[in-house]
Amino acid sequence: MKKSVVSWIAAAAAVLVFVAVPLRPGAAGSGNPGSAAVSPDGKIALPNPDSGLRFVPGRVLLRFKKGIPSWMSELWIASYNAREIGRLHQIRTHILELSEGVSVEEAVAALNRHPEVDFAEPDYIASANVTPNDTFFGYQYALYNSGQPISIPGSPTGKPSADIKATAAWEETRGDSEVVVAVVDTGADLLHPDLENKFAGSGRDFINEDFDASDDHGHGTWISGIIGAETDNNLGVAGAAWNCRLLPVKVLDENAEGAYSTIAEGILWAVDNGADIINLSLGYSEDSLALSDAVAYAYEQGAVLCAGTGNTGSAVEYPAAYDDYCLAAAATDYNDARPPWSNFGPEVDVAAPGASIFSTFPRGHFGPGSLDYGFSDGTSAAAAHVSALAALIISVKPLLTPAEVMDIIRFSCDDVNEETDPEWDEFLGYGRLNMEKALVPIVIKNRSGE
Ligand SMILES: [Ca+2]
Ligand SMILES: [Ca+2]
Ligand SMILES: [Ca+2]
Ligand SMILES: [Ca+2]
Repeated sequence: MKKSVVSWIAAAAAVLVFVAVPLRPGAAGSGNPGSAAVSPDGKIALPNPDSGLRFVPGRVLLRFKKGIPSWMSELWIASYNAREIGRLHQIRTHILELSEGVSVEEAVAALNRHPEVDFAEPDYIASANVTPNDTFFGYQYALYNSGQPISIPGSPTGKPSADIKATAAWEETRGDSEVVVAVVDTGADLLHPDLENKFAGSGRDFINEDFDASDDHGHGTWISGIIGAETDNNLGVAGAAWNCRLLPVKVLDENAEGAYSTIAEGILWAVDNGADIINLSLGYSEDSLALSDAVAYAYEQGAVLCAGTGNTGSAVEYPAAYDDYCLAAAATDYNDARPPWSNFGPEVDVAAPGASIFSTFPRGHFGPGSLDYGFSDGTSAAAAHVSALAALIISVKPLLTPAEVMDIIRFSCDDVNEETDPEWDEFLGYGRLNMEKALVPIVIKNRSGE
């Protein structure tokens, strides 16, 4: 008896909620004047709990349940006083702009109560896995002094063999130019002398909506060089995936920031345009169904995704934390030690060098007459090394599935911290990348060594 009354009340409440959800500026405060503030333009502002999270103001990502006709979803979107400004077709996700005065938190809460809504979420803003890349930041002990050696010329060298064994691996393969690594980042300097011959096209720019993914920041150029700078050309640096090609996909702006919807768009575009590997040297603390669906789509289409764990010394960021779809790369330094800023947790798969990594920078980045190369730090670089190894593996074994490539990379690592953290651990995962072990055919012997 009691139970049926309760369920009836719940049903009635659901109906009421359904009726009450459409959000119009000023509507929500009417029954409870104490909870809303009137802004100078006379509109009633909805409560805006300061969560401290970064997301695009006035924007929401929304997906309806399967089978909802588009006329109905359009009607519902309009009833929430929202406007569709874009759509991620592959994952049926609408990008909505809310009316002025409607808070993202309120809209997300209201939309998620709608029985036909699969999910609604804020459009979070991710940042590149970057620490300041000012030219001489690496020398500024006072600003960044974690205790590890600073990689300036003449500074103490690292531990011999604390590397990814690239030269040995290159004896096996230098990569196939048909294998394409999408660098979903700030773009790249398309005319950099050590990169210009390595691009599979001028890419796509989702920040300015054009087909010229030139870099306004520097991060993407730095990452591009680590993965695939032109090698053995008497110039600059070597790229770890020597002959493989690069596809620049610009989803981060001049501050190396980008909305999740833009990043999702870039990932979807990259895989639809032939990327075999997708490098994601970016992240943020917040989970997102749109972002996870975008990486799931890319994975299911056969791409290998490599992402940096983050540089805040805390939990693994997204998208690296999407265990089923992304290889999460933590950082090591040139003593095979973990820099304290390298994010950690159960999702970490592998580690790769990320501290004091020398690579290409946009021409003129450091001022007139300066080198077009420089040092920077971060799990961004770790992810780039992992992407390069994935590219070399696919070059020699193009029929492997992403899951198989990921396992080869995981299980060929060196457990460089085995004294303190034997076997897999949440700091370095299975250990520091070993390109030689991953690529050179293994001779399997029986227990008697025959
Ligand atoms: Ca552009
Ligand atoms: Ca070079
Ligand atoms: Ca993982
Ligand atoms: Ca270990």
